[in-house]
Amino acid sequence: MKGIYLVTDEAACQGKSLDIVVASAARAGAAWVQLREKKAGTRLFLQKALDLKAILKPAGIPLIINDRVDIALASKADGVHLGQSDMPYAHARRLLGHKALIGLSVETWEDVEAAQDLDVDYLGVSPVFSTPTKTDTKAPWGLDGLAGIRGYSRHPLVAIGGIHASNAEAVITAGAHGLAVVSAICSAADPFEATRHLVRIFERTNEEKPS
Ligand code: TZP
Ligand code: MG
Repeated sequence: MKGIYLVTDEAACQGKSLDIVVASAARAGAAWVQLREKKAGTRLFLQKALDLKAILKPAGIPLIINDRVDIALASKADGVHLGQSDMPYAHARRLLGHKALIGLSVETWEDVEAAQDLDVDYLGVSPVFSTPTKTDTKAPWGLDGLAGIRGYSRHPLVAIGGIHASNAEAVITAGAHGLAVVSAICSAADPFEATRHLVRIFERTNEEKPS
């Protein structure tokens, strides 16, 4: 995973339609989208997944479902993002197959160590900074923590938590392959411009980085 990864939160969209926010981010160059629904019932969650699939598939942008392997299967989404208390990786992989994209949140160093035995497609480094969008988190990793994981882990790293245009460059430089954002896109007055700004920072920082 490389690039800007939009993680949805309907409340953070502040009245804007989720479909329009996602379509705008897709047009502006978001690399991946995760449907994250903490309140919707199963039927509504599935309908939202199907709606986003219809927007993202023509653009060739992977749709990842937060937490729910059943919704990923039913919507034929591209994969699932698992937290530490969700279905274990091995079960999710068995159900979804080898082509599915599976991400796993790491909140502690023990999580990072345990993940080395798993063929996950990326680790979600969570949270890098504390954020009002999700307050039930463990201690933030900070830039040093992210850099420490980059030096140790064999997986691509997606940083999440408090990432905005003002700190995106620092997060990439510390070791993130991808930047996952909720409010920086969902709560922006213009999600297209906000995404484009992050994409440009991402591209510029990677051009400048020694390989
Ligand atoms: N997981 C860890 S922090 C977070 C999630 C879903 C929320 C990130 O939201 P924001 O608005 O990008 O800080
Ligand atoms: Mg979860």
